[in-house]
Amino acid sequence: QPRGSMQLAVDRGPLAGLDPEQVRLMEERVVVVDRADRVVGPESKVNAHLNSHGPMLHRAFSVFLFDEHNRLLLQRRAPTKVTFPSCWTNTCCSHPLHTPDELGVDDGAGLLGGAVTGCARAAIRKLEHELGIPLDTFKTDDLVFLTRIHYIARARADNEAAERAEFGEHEIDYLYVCRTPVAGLRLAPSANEVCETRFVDRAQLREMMRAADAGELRLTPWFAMIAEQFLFRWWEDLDDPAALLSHREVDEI
Ligand code: DMA
Ligand code: MN
Repeated sequence: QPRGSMQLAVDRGPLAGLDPEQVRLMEERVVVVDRADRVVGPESKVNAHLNSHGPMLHRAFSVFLFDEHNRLLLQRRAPTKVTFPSCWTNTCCSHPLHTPDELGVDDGAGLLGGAVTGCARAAIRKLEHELGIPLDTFKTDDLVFLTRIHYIARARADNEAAERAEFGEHEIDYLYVCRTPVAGLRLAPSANEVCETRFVDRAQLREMMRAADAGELRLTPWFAMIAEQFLFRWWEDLDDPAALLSHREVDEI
């Protein structure tokens, strides 16, 4: 194989011209699943997200972090992100990797065969990677799993740069809520991942949703969907752990 041939492939392929660090992260091995969330196997993040490949259904997580005043922490995705750059979204999203830890295979007696613990580990890893939240801030049990959603979003309409229209999302997304007092929260966002953060109350999020409908700002499609379908119902019950858990759906996707 000639030297530099890999570089040539990146120069000409769907990742051409994109941020080198985000291109590097496209080598991660995500977890491809079937519609019942049974593991099919590992796949590169880049292949899993190509619209020409489906995109392939894979496992993901979304974290909703609230402070003691019940304000939700939002992030705006950095312009360097391959999918949905510059969009406002929930606290943190990413994918569990195809490793024993993040598949949760050693936690098989746990919820959903350990997958709930595995995705929580991935969430703790990415809260640190994207937002600089120290790894010891949350234990896996501090992330309250509520439900899984299955959704597909082909990025064409949402991505500004024409070349990014090749990428989309097709995921079974594990949704978690967590809380922490704002004074003790250490935030140090990585500029490659996140360009802005903000805490919002319910009225402020409603206002952002209105602004998004009016084309004044952009929300990620999954956050807009979760906000419409789930978030405001959960928000009412944040102060009552039993009431919050009554929203948990283990068998439905
Ligand atoms: C993917 O998030 C996960 C969901 C729920 C859309 P992401 O694009 O932020 O992943 P990553 O940070 O790994 O690029
Ligand atoms: Mn994905």
